[in-house]
Amino acid sequence: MPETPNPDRTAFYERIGEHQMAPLWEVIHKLVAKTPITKSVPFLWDYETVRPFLMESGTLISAKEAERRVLVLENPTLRGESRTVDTLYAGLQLILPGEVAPAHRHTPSALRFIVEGSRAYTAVNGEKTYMEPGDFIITPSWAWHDHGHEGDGPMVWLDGLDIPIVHFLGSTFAESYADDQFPTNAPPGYTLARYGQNMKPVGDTYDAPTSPIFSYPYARARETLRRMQDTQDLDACFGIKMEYLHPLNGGPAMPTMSTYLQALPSGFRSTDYRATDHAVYSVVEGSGMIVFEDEGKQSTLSWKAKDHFTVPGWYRHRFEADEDAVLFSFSDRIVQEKLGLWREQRGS
Ligand code: 1HN
Repeated sequence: MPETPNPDRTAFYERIGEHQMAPLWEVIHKLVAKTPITKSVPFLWDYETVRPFLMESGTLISAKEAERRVLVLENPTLRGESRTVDTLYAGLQLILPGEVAPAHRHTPSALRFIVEGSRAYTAVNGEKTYMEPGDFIITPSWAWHDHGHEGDGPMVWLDGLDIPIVHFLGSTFAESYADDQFPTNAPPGYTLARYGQNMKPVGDTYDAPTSPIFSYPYARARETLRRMQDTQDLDACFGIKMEYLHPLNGGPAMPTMSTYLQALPSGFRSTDYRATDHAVYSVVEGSGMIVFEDEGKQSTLSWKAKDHFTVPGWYRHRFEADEDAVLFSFSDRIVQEKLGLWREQRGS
């Protein structure tokens, strides 16, 4: 870039600007920088701070009036954009006993990760699944879905959506169903029984890119982590990190978001790591720290159960667990992998 302003060039830029053109040479190094330019920053939402506001929202608007009563977790650098990291949306949704969140569908895919409460359900294309803390639930692109609550006490979950990606591609569509609830057409748990045992009905031709299993119960996933932790076969960067899969094609459970459940044993201190995917974490159990460190600058977020935090792309970080911890996370890794763009770096 030229050091001193050049009046002839400046005048030229103004003249071509009137014709909707601009000089690449003034911006080329910003467009293709040596390392990723990430707008979002590491940030943590402490559940003790968030929860009272969430409960207050329950006194101000019903789930039905709101359509979805959610407090969006907005990255401090992306306020007003409904973005939690550059490429992903996350929010905390509240539903109270007896409420319904009416049926609709949209092209963005959604995931839920249950934070607190019991006996609320989400119905996907007419099949209910009841939700318990730690369960991972999927609403595929363009699937009808409504929520309801048949239990006592508030129910809170994390919503994760690929909205920024779908918006960028200009492929967002949505529609409301005529009634609050899409007609029931299968008993609760039917799909998990059908596809959740490493089996499928002979002749079944399901070939959608989203897993047909839309509920991955915590009890099963937690048991897997426990048994793997018993072997002490830990990855230096991740502890034990398992990915939720699509049972019929072996790929990720969702086509646009990679989803993980991870165990960090008490006292575990990971090696430094960074990757180009942008991630959002939900702490299920335990407590610890994530330390971000780059070019001598260090910042730390301390997390405990029910907190949520971001790990934006290419931020070098390490984890430390004060007690046995379990973390859920989702990221855009699968999108980057499909496009041949994803990179990681282990160590410093
Ligand atoms: C949505 O449909 C849900 O179905 C949650 O619970 C969050 C955020 C943006 C757009 C649609 C839901 C959403 C959403």
